[in-house]
Order: sequence, then structure tokens, then C-alpha cells
Amino acid sequence: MPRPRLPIWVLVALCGCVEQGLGALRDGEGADAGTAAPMLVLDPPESQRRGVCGLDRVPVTVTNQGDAMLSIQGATLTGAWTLQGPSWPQRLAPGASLGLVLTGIGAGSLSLDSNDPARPTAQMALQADADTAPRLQLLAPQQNDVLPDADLPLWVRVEDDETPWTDLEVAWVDAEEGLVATARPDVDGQAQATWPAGRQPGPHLLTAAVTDGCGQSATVDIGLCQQALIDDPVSILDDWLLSGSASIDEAGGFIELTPDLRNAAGSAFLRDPVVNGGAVSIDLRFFMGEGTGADGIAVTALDLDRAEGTLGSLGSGLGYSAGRDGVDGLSLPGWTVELDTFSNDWRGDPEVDHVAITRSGDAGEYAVWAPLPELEDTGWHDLHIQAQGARMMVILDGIRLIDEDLPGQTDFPAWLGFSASTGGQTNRHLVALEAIEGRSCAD
Ligand SMILES: [Ca+2]
Ligand SMILES: [Ca+2]
Ligand SMILES: [Ca+2]
Repeated sequence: MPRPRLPIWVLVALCGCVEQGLGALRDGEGADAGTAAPMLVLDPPESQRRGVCGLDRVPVTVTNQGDAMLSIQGATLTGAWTLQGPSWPQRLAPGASLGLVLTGIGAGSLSLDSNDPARPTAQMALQADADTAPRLQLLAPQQNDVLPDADLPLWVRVEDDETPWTDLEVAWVDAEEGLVATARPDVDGQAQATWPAGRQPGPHLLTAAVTDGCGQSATVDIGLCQQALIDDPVSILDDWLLSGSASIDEAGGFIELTPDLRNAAGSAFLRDPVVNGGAVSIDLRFFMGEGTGADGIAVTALDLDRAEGTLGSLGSGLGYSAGRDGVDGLSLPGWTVELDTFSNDWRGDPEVDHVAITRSGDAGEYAVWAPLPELEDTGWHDLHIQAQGARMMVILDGIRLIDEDLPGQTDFPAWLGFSASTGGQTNRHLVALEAIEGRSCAD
């Protein structure tokens, strides 16, 4: 509170002066000596602030505006306030000042005890309200949205009690792809930006964050999935990369991976869309038969960061694995589900026809395997394969053959494709085009 201009004590003091003056005259001293008094003045008289970052820091000047020596005995602080200051007592000649710095937060007070006759205890009220964190509301996209392959609007509303909207900045960061966009809110507190198409297929964790002028933040995590869809392979025949003995029979509506001929290997990989090898499900229908009984079909998610080609060896290589001593064909990196219909001793094959998952492009190194029912010369069969993170699942004709968490790399950009081979024995290996469906996100 500002000090009143003519406080009661002045009047009292003036009255006292008369008496003291008379006494002084009696004592033979100067007439002014009895009227002299110190006067402690605090500047500012109080402190009140909002939106304080951390601790408030209040400089205070103590001045002796009286005309006698001011003696300050000590200072008392209340609340969460401290004083970095001088040792007490302090003496201030008339007109002299002393600087103090108060530090704290919340409500409190400073009291100075002095010989100011009018105000032996001078008080100063202190109030510092801490900054509040901003608030952030998600408008779009929503949690667990499945994203089409198109530009994506990003939209949030932000609020802060202290920092003006227009001084705030919102940042959207993708856990995999890094900073996506930044935007400042408009006058309604709404911030909008765009995440351009071309996102990595599969799961995403997008974080929207806003930081206020005090460095306090609000964040929202948004779980999303970028869909990469294979739903009409017949219409995109040019996107199939065919190798070896593979060919497309448009009239028949299938890809022939091998004809019923000895020592053949063929593969067909779809170059668009690129999928995430750790987030894909694929359905297909296949046929194997009409021959003497070898070697089988493989479905591969080809790791594009490591691939050097798209065809493995004939015979035991099933068109995805290098041959003996690595001289024939390549080992295709990524993961493969093989349906092996011929047991090769030197690979360490089981004695029975089997389904196996490999992660190295090595047809002799299984992460897991299971026996197969009879598939050769038994018509068309439905195969469903799902890779979600470390979990791999294989369902054949509605029967779950494999469903396990497997070690190995899970997230990589991949082409999906098929391969097959024959050796000394043969089969015709087909995949029905119209039955191929793939997606990166579960619906
Ligand atoms: Ca704030
Ligand atoms: Ca066989
Ligand atoms: Ca084999």
C-alpha cells in the first residue's frame, strides 16, 4: 500500500516536537534536533505478478527519506520467499538507499524492523502466481486412425493462461520420421498443418507438442496406422517384377511361378506399394501340382534396404534362397514363409512337407516350422500370412499352422512377392491374381 501523504503519526510527531523543542531549549540544544526522525520507504510498496516462470525475483529499494539516521534491525519473510541481502543491522543516513532482492513464489511478505518512529515495522505484500502449463486438444487425426495414402491435415487447439496464442508454436513429431510440421495457432487458438503423403506404411506414433513462454509443455501422443493396400493386382500388372521362369497368364488370371519343368526357379514381386515388413497381412490363393512333386512355393517380404536382387536358386532354394555354396541365385533378405514339398537332406529339411518361416533368405535356417497337409495335386488353397512386429502368423485353408513371436528385424521397407522352384522333380506353381490382397493396417 502506498503510504498516505499526511499520516496520523506526522501530526503526533509535530505535537511531540513542540514538547521536545521546549525541552531542547531548556537543555540548550538546537531547536531542530527534536524534530529529526528517520523515515523508511520501500520501493515498490508491494509486488504482484502473474505467469511467473520458476521463482519470481523482486528487486526492492529501501530509502531513508527522513532526516535522522535510520537503523534497520532485521528483515522477516513469510511464505516461500527468501532474501539475498545484507547482514543486519543496517544503518542508512538520510537520503541513502539500500538494495534488496527477494526471491520466491506464491503469497508472502517482507517486514523490516527499524527505528522509524511512524512505522517501526514496515511491511510489503508479495504475490507471485506461477505460470500454468499450456493445454492442447487433439482435433485431427483421431487416435487409431487408419490413414489413406494422401496428404493428412493435422489440427489441434491450444490454450495458455499467460502466453498469447500467437506466440505459441505447435510441433508434430513422428517417432520414426522425425519432425513432420510446425504451426502457430490462429486467433481461435487452432493450429493446422499438413503431413504430406508418402508416409511409411504401418504403425506410427505421432506426438503433437506446444511449449509456452515459460518453457512448459503439453503433448498428445496419437497412435496411427498408414495403410498400404494391395486390393486389385490384376489392374497393376506392370507393377509386378518377374524373374526367372515366372510369367503372368492374364487370361487365366494367375501368375505362373514355374511351369511343370525340371530345374526352374521364378519369382514375382509387387513394386508398389512398398510396405512395412513388420506390419503387413496378405491373403492369396495358390496351386501346386501336375508334376512329379517338388519343390514348393515361398512368400517373401523383401527387405529393400538390403536386397541385391529378386531371385534365389532352383531346387531346394524355392526361388528365394541361394543354392549350394551360394553359386546359384541370391538369398533374399526380409522374411519368408515357405511351403516346402520336397525334403532336401543337405539343407536339413524335415522329412515331411512343411511350412517354415525364415528371416535370412536361407532355406535351411528356420525360425519356426510345422508339418503341412497334402497340397500337391489337391487344387487351389488359401493362405493368410500376417506379420505384426515380431508376431508371425500363417493360416492355411483356415487352419492356424504358425502363430508366434519370432526374433529378427521387424520394420523394414519391403516388396511383397512370391517364388517357387523345381529341381529333379517338378510341379507347376501358380498364384491366383484376383485373390491377392494385402494391407499394412488391421481394420
Ligand atoms: Ca503458461
Ligand atoms: Ca513333394
Ligand atoms: Ca525342400
